Amino acid sequence: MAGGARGTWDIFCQVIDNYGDLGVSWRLATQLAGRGHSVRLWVDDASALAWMAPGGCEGVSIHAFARADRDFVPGDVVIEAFGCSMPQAVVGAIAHANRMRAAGGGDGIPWINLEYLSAESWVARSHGLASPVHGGAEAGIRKWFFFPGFTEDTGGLLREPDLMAERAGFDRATWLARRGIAWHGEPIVTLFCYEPPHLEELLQALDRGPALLLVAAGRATAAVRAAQAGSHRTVFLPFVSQGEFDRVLWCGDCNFVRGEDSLVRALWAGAPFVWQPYPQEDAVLGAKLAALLDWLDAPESLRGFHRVWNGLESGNLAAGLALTPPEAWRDSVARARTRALAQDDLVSRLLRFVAKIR
Ligand code: TRH
Repeated sequence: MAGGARGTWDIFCQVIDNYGDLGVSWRLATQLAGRGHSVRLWVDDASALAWMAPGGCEGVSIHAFARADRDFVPGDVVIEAFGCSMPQAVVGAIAHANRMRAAGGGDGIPWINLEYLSAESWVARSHGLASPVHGGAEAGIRKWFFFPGFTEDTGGLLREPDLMAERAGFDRATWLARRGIAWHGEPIVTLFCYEPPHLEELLQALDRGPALLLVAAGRATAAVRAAQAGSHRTVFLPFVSQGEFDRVLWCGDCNFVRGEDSLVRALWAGAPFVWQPYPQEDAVLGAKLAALLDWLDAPESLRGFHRVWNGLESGNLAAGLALTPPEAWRDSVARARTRALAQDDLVSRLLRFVAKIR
């Protein structure tokens, strides 16, 4: 695959828990396919794709991770998503292919370690570095770290080329009506979360004003049902495709999101959002959260809200803010979104990176 040419990409993904690993891998796969590449997605549990991507995608084929030991024939680029443990036969096949290519004076197969998204400053320092290779079976393999991120000196954020045009043409009244969700102009809050400690407080606040709460399927639905608080209008959504999930966020006046992929989608949606990072020990989670809030240039009320929502600080959630997000919240998200939109998306950067290292 010469620079800019189309090629065959192998993305390896293991589902740890939740949906982010597969969600990000799928978006990456489809966006590469959208640019004419052929993608093989090797995944150990593809079951969530039944609702996340019911129509599949032309140019992307799904393969059982466990079969890679038998079926893998090296393509042009390998993506090891989120430190999954690569099958030994794959490592051996790539090392062998690289030796053959080197003997013929050709380039090796680029092997990219795609990492988790963070706004922390070390990301820019680590992005693009060569990743250590440990002799033995890996001898002859060349690997690089690729870190998604929020600034020009990182791997960027996934964004489909036509996303913003679709967002601009979106009409939430029509979409809600089509889904059979009654809406009379009241503020809409969407909720995709783990088990936040102050959930009841949020639900009680929604009771005080007219509000429509759209709750994502899975853990968010279970958490709201367990809270048993609030009589406001709550709609429990089924699992929907990624495209529809985006549209849920496009409906929101305030979006509660979690993990990695929905954070980026909330940014593209453009309304104020509240983020719950994947649960980790407080210091790690706090650093991740603070870095994002710094990048957002978030006002103090939004920072405090996040700290309480994530259980990093005790105190009152000031949950009413979610119902009528202050102008300052809206401004900071709008400005951050404009900054992010001025940058190239992740796939453009990845293609440039691969062309450079070959
Ligand atoms: O599901 P998550 O909590 O995933 C997490 C994080 O990515 C975290 O960083 C990682 O360490 C952990 O998994 C293993 O949240 P996230 O990242 O927002 O991914 C959710 C995906 O599911 C996203 O692609 C959107 C998709 N989705 C739908 O398409 N339809 C739905 O109805 C729902 C609820 C989700």
